[in-house]
Amino acid sequence: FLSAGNELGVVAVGFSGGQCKPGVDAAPTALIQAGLLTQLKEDLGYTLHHDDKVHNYSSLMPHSDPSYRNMKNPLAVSAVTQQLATQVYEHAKHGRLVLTLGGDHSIAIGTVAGTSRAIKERLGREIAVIWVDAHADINTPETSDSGNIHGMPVAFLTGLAKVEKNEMFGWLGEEPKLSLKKLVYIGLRDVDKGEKKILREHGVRAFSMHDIDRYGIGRVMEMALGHIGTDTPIHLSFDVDALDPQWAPSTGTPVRGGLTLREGDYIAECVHETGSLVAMDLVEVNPSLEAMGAQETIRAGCSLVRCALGDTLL
Ligand code: B3U
Ligand code: MN
Ligand code: MN
Repeated sequence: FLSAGNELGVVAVGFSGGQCKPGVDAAPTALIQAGLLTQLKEDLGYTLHHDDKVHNYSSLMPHSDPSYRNMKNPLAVSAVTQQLATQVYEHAKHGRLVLTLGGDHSIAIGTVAGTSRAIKERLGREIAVIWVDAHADINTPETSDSGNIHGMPVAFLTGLAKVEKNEMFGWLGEEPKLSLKKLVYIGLRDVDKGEKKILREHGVRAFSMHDIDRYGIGRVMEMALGHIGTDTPIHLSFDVDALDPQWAPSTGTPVRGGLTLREGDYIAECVHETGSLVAMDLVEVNPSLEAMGAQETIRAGCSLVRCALGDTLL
């Protein structure tokens, strides 16, 4: 009921302005060169809708973009995510499953906004988001130590971060794009003090690495999907740094003690099995970091996407 057959919209986003390390903008090209889109077409049978571009949104880049309320590159991130929201919306409104290849995680402001609007219009439903990440990315500009907007997307999407004029995320509007009740985290292990306070105060459902150690990934997925409920459209936002650096070393902020490759794939497989996946982001692959591990990281990223899109072991 959710997406029309095997139609897949693909958006390749070469954007790195949500954090300070160059190179994450090269990920879409690296993933595509590794054969990801060919595999989705030939092995999994998707019909691809892709403009064959890696967008860098250069025409949207402001001449001057000083920090504002502690946010770095606020005008650039706002403009890019606004445009990206439209791109994702255009795919999703036609009932396509939407795959976005990032880019840093700030781009999820655009992807989730785009899916949220399309699903509301098409099905009259609210989406749920499964955020797989070492980090909670729920800092507000005021709680953030780094000022990097890739640590803030969830705060903007849920209305915790105050928006202002159009160019300062005002385009998101007053109505939250995502309910804090329909958000589930998996893989957390590096959460800032201010973020912990936010998660606690709002009772956000979060499965940390501690929970995965205690219950195993099988029960964690049962509980995570149980919280969302059946028949709810799911947007999967997968930060490759959720994986242990052993499997995904080439990422901006690696944190030890993460998911194995199989646990990551299993999460993606379980989301696929729900039949409710409407969009997926794969973000924070940075091929220029830990050059020795770049191919490994790219391979892991391709695997996560294939699993979420229906590849099976048998
Ligand atoms: N919570 C920190 C660190 C961080 C968030 N997301 C990533 N790193 N990848 C921050 O900057 O907000
Ligand atoms: Mn992230
Ligand atoms: Mn992260």
